[in-house]
This record gives sequence, structure tokens and C-alpha cells, in this order.
Amino acid sequence: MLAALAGLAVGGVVAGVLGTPQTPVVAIGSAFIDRVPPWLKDLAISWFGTHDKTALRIGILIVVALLAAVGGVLAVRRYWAGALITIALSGVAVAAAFTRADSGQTGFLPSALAGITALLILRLFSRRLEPLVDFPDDAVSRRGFLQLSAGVALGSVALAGLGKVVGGNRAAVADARKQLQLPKPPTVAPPPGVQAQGAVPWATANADFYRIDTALSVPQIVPADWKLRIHGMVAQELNLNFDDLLKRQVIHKWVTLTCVSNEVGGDLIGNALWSGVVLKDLLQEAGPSKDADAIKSTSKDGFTAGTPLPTLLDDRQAMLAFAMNGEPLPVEHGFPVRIVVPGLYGYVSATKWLVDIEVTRFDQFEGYWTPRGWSALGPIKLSSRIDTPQNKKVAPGPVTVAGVAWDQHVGVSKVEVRVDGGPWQQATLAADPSVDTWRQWHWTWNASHGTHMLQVRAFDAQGNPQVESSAPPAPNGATGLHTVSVKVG
Ligand SMILES: Nc1nc2c(c(=O)[nH]1)N[C@H]1C(S)=C(S)[C@@H](COP(=O)(O)O)O[C@H]1N2
Ligand SMILES: [Mo]
Repeated sequence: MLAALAGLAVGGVVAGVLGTPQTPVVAIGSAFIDRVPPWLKDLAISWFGTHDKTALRIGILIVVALLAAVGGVLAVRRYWAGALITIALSGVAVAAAFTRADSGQTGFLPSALAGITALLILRLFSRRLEPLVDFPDDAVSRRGFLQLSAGVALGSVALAGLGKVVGGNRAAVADARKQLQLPKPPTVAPPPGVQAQGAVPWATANADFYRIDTALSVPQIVPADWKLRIHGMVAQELNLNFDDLLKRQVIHKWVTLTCVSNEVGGDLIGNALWSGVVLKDLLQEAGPSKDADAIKSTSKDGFTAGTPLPTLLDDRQAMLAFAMNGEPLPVEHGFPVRIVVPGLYGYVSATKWLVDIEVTRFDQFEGYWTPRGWSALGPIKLSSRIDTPQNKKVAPGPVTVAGVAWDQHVGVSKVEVRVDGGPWQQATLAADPSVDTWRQWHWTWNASHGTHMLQVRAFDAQGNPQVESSAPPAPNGATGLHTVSVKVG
């Protein structure tokens, strides 16, 4: 049993280091949950209620302890018999880990290393016990056995503690994220007609979504521990937990996020279907003072953003988002709750791992990036990008030129392309479900031999062209035309 305990402790540390939820017990338990017949699940819930998962963990530990005890008794005379039980047990855990979708490539490692550890410790025990079989009263052997037992017990407890420190509660958060049941959008499929051939996917997959933050170690928050306080210049302070949030009316909305650090033609931009609660409703419930003009939102790790109050109270449906493309927010994208404000760069709005909203005034505070050389206000600038052709040679003749253009919460009305500084040619726009997303475009170029320069520019909903003069991202967003050089031949 101590060998098994040591194995589980090692499994916990390895899972913590790898940041996977797949400790041996979690692997077995999750695979079990997916396979358990409905009547047994119902029975478990009626017996244990919301403690059903705890009950399952304890149940698994009891079974492991019993099997380990049997293995231990056998191993005294025949090490291989005990070893076989250990291998079978850890084999089940490894196999279970392999069936888990959230296991990645390393999810089996905690179980595998747990098994190897248990085997080695069992071997040590069987060595110490061998002489006692024939000489049960030998004091030296007894003491050796007891010392080994105490050492393994203490070591396991220390390791288990270490596992918690190394992994933080990463495994617990990953596990909680996986178990979370959220209101689902009717579909996560992009609306019809939005995709231009040759442009990046209109809907950015979570795994491909750009990530920008100051978090060296990503904050780990279990939804059950999440709390949000909306306070400051309000009539009534509002305190919400995760369940309170889910009880409210939920919306699902495509919004294109953009980072102010995005260079012209850069890829710090992504479009996702966000699910959450409209922030306006919560703010109005708190009752912002007439004198307030901003919110200061704060993340678990102390990042802050200052967002103009009007952008949260108008019709753009700025939201507290808890899901991205139909899945709980990935931990690195702000799990369990972040802000999404259409039309504003992330640094002044999109606080991830949100824990606090203070209604206040811009003359009372500065957001994280403001004293670091970035503007207090950060509306997204009208911009456009060529996705294809890029960095490759094309054959002469018709060539598809395609890309994206964006002016969130204003809208894109026209995109033009030019070759070698010649006349601007109008591109065909793809459909546009709302002004809060990017808009794709394509144009067919009759390419001739040689090296050519392609440029793109977009016009906003009012017909204003994007700024053509080049400016760097700081202090409030890059401007200029995306220019690509293409070899034809
Ligand atoms: N807690 C926290 N939230 C944050 C940031 C941060 O550093 N910490 N960066 C912001 C910036 S600059 C951007 S562009 C967006 C990026 O969101 P994403 O990583 O989900 O794409 O998050 C915003 N929210
Ligand atoms: Mo950003």
C-alpha cells in the first residue's frame, strides 16, 4: 500500500509539472465516468449529490488500496506476483489516460511513472521482507522494514505536497474546466458566405488564437472559487460568483479581438464566437454614477485595463465571456471569465482571469499599459492584411489575392488592392454578419513575370480610407499599408 501511495504521489507531481489533469486517479475516474451506465450514474448522484466526484475518487483509492494490499502480501514470497498487480493497475491508468481527449501527448506519463515508482518501492519492500519470512523475530530486519516504511510514507506525503506547489492547482483547474457544463451556442459554425478563399479561416480555432498577456505563470482559477466584485462609483455594489453569472441571460457573439501591438500585416488578431453575459446589464444593476467615465478591470494576477464606460453601456454588447467557440475559455485565454469589448484593443478592455471591476474615472487611475507608454484610450484602427500570396512564388496568369480587413464596431465597406503602386482595384468582399468581426476579401490578379508589389487598403462603413502613412504600434496602434512582394515566374 505504501508503494502504491508513493506511486500516486509521483503521479501527482508529474501531472503538476506537465500541467495535465491526468493524475492516475483522474485518468481512471474520467474514463470511468464516460463509460458508466446511466443507471449507475443516477444512483451515484442520488447517493452522493454534487459530491459524486469526490465519492468516485475515494472509491478508486479504496480499490487501489485493496489491490495494493493483495499485491503486497503476494510480493513477500513472490515479487513478480505483486509486480503483476502493480503493472495491471498502472496499465489501466495509462490506458485510461490515452482515451482522454485532454491528455495531449504526455497525459499517460503520470500514470506510467506512478507504476514504475510503485514497482521499484515494492521491490525494496520485498527485499527487506525476505529475511523475515524465515526469521520473523530478527530485530535488525524488522527495524529495516519499519525504517523503509516510515521513509516511504514521509517521502510520499512530502512529494504530494510538492506536487501541489509545483503544479499550483493546475490539475484541479484543468479538471474543473473539463467538467464544466455551459450554455451552448446553437452552432459554432461560421455564418454563410464569410470565408474568402485564400484568406485565413474566418473563425479562429482556440488553439490558433493569438495569445498576449503578462502572465509568466497562467493564473489558475477554479470556477467554484471565482468571484467578481463590481464596485466603486455605483449605487449598489454587486458581488457575483460563477453560478450567479450562468443564471443570467447568456449571449453568443462573434467578435474579432486585436492586439494594439499588431504590426501592419501582423497576426495578433483572431475571431471567435464568445459566450457570456452582457456587461451592460450588470453595470446597470450596480447603477454607475453620472460622474463615472471608466471601469478599471483587474485580473487575478494584477493586470488592469481602463475601459470607457460608454463602450460598455451602448448597444455593442460588451460581455463577460466564459466560453470561446463553444468551449469553456482555454486557461491561457482567461478561464473562467474575461472581458470582450468589440472595437477596443485588448490592452484597454479584454481582461482575462477577471476578478474585479471598479467603476471610476480616467483621472483617478491608469491601466497597466498607460504608464508604460501606451494611450489610455485604445479604439481599434481600420486596417487590412494580405493573407495570400505571401512569401512564395506564383505562376503567371490569374492569381487569387485574398485577406482580411477590420474596423470593429464600425464596419468595413470596401477593400482595394493595387499592384506596383498602380491604380487601386476593388476587391470582392465576403459576407459580414456584424460590424464587430473582421471581413474577408479576394481579388483576382492577372500576374505577369517578374517581382511585384501588392498593397491593400480598406474603407470604413462611412467610406473613410485607412491611414496610409506608416506608424509603429505604440502608443495606440500601427498604421500603414500592408505590402507584400511576390515573385511571378
Ligand atoms: N489578465 C490579463 N488580461 C489581458 C492581458 C494581460 O496581460 N493580462 N493582455 C491583454 C491584451 S494586451 C490583449 S491583446 C488580449 C489578448 O487576449 P488573448 O490572449 O485571449 O488573445 O488580452 C488582454 N487581457
Ligand atoms: Mo494586446
